[in-house]
Amino acid sequence: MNTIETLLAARRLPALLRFADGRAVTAESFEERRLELVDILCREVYGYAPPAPATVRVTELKCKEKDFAGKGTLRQLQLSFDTDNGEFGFPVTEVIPTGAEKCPVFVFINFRAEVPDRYFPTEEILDAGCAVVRIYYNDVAFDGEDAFKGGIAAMYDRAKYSWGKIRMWAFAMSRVMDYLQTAPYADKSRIAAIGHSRLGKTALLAAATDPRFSLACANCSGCTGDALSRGKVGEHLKEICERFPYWFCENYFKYVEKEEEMPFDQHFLVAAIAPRRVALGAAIEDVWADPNSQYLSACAASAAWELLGEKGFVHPDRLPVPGDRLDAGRLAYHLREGTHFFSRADWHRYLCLI
Ligand code: GTR
Repeated sequence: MNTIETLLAARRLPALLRFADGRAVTAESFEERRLELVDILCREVYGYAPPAPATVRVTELKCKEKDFAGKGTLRQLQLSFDTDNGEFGFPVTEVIPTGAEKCPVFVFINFRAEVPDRYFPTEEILDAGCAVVRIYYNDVAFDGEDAFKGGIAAMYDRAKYSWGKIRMWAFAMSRVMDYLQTAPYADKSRIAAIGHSRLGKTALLAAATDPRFSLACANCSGCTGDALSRGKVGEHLKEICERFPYWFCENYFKYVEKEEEMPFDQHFLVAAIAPRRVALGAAIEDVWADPNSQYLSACAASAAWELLGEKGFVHPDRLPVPGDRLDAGRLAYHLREGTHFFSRADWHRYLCLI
């Protein structure tokens, strides 16, 4: 066995290309397996979301043309829709390159509402000819313990939908996608879900649950994002479930310190986006996320693309080193110098891949 095969064998992962009932997955039945992967992850980790609303209403709150040195239009929109308990809405900020007729769009969920922001190099994105619709995640569901009494959580009965906050944020990304179906400037074939860290986990889940996303960009998403949980260093289920129980459904807690019993691992989440594209970003000093476990997850997930006759993760037979930009297939990975951060270096990768 070569190096990566040996390292992967040591992780003892559940089989990606076998149905839960033991049948082998073929290219023809992959979509059925993909839906099963999404179902397993919703049941065991993130919880189920309510059905999509029939329509999303859009109200323009503010519009500033020729912003950012004239390079872009800045709009603030309120998106709203009917829920089980009445209307719910959240604001988004949209930035569109001046004169764009059809351009790729990032649906970007961020930690702060400011535009630009240290994680949101707005001008550089406009220079690359891309639009962004930015969601501020606390506008959807508060990232803290609130007994699911605020934001979108309050609009549905949690006994019925087991969703945790990550699933709620991903649901909001799909509502932006609903809106983008009607936006004249948006190239519907190039809409990416993007986020960093907990919001990188969210971007992966949004793309897995919504096939309208052509690409998921998950930056430093780590534990319960792109990184394999079995054999992981840094953060484990124990720490993440103790500190952030409201991110998940209750079922996830039963696997704390019992990762080997999970009928899934995080390569299922990555593979659930196939044959669409995935870009994973890691940083060498981000040991909490564990760049090697992020990489091995990509190595394991690649089989889904290969089954479909696509190039998946094209990588050398070794662990990653800083400076690696492995993007010859539909599943890309980069490892940069530095710490846990959504850096311009990361954005530049995703701008090349959208
Ligand atoms: C950490 C958490 C990580 C990651 C990170 C972040 O505290 O343990 O899984 O989500 O937060 O979102 O910045």
